[in-house]
Amino acid sequence: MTQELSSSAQRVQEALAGFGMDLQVMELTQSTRTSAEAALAVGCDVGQIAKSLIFRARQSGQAVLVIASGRNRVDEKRVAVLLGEAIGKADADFVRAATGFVIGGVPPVGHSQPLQTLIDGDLLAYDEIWAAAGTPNALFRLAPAELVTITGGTVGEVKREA
Ligand code: 5CA
Repeated sequence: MTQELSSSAQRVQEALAGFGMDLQVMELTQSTRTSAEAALAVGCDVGQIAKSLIFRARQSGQAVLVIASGRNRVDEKRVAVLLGEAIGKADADFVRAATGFVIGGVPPVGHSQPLQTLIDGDLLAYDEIWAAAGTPNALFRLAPAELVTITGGTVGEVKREA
């Protein structure tokens, strides 16, 4: 059954199609704005939600994408070491400008500009994971290796230790 996607979700679907991968964006009626809501909506572990977080590199002002397991918090110091530059939090306007999407729907691909990308190594432990697809109601399922391929991201240790 084909259902029409909103324009933001459609942009993500087109970006995925451009990679030649058969990955399908699903737009739900439930909220997937947070990792917990997304996990509930698709019936997976919260650790299987690949959340796309935007930070701002302090020197260059560049946007940096960190894709983390929904179970983890990101350690900004570790990210800084991996990047070779300190980072700070991004506000909602910066996220929108850097990605073309609103917080709660930021996808791992399809951004308005290429983004330097780091991927939480914990995501690679799962057979399948879910990522946001442009809106706070849209997701797609993929394998962790596919996430690495489509983002060109660097897998590393980015989580804050409990
Ligand atoms: N769709 C879900 C699952 S993929 C999602 O996008 N979750 S998320 O965790 O990646 O997106 C919410 C994230 O946005 C939060 O973890 C937080 O890092 C960020 N965020 C939330 N509110 C703000 C805000 N006011 N300013 C900047 N960042 C924010």
